[in-house]
Amino acid sequence: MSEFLTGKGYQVFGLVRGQNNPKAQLVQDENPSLELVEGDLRDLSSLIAALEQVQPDEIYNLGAMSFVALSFRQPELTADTTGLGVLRTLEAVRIVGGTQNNPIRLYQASSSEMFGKVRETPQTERTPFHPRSPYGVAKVFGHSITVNYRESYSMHASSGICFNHESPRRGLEFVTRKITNGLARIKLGLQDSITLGNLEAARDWGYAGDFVEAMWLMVQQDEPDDYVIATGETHTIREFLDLAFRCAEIDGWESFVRTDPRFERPAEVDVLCGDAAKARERLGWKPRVTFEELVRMMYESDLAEEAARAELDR
Ligand code: G4F
Repeated sequence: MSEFLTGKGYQVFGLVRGQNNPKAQLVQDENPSLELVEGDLRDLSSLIAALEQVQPDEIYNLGAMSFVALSFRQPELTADTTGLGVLRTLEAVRIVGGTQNNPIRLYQASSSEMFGKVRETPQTERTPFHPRSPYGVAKVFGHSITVNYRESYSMHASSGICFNHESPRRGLEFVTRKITNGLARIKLGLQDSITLGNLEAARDWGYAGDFVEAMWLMVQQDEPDDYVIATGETHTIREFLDLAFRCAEIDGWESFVRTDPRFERPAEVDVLCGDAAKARERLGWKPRVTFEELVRMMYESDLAEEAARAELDR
């Protein structure tokens, strides 16, 4: 997001929590012009101070405890950060406000996890929510409170109901990167197998670089609103594995993949598939990177990274 905004000529500030956040340097290295500001989604006064210091025109709240599996083990922390963090951000905007002629605009990262046990396929902005994890429940709160503040205080607050969006920068704990990184290590002879949970789950996977453009477009509209951001294509984890192993020119992925119930969740979201017709019609947005290109991009990036690391270790 910050890279996209910097490319558009924005001065970008990133909120960083904790006294010595290990990710701060990593983010700074990726985008040297990014300016880091202290603040925490769990501390309203710190958000107010950050807004007073920066006086932003636009806020993109992509902050959350975003790993669904962990939300079952740390539900209260998830509710506090992923759910109440949105309320605190909205309150900070309401209090600091920007100027009357130039009010602060807000983007809230809502999630397709809100659909959970889906009531209809494909999912649209009108599909009822049925979250299946503490993370999904917290996101429903964040989404609903954003709508409520928009209606109550005429805030320019929009929500993007984003389906899974991936890239080489995805954390290693998420299934796509776990697969592409494990596969790269298998290819280089550094690892024998990949251990996963439920292989039957299906997701609508898009490229994060495409999705940030949709987030920005929402904020540029005269009227704030909610939009589903998705590719409209759904694939199982088995299909992801099949394609990734073909990219690596390794036959028979089944011999390299183990399953372990440790990676299964107490309640699963079986299949997600979004309909982004509203974003297409009103924002003129459509995804550019295909599923095949995404899988290849992630595998090739992991292969290059792991090969460079192995070279250094020699
Ligand atoms: O990659 P995942 O952990 O992503 P998940 O749960 O779909 O959530 C991601 O997308 C959401 C948008 O829909 C975001 F809101 C959220 O923050 C996050 O970015 O898991 C995808 C699927 C699940 O069904 C999971 O059970 O893969 C299945 N899976 C199977 N084996 C696994 C594994 N997931 C992980 N992380 N690790 C496994 O070993």
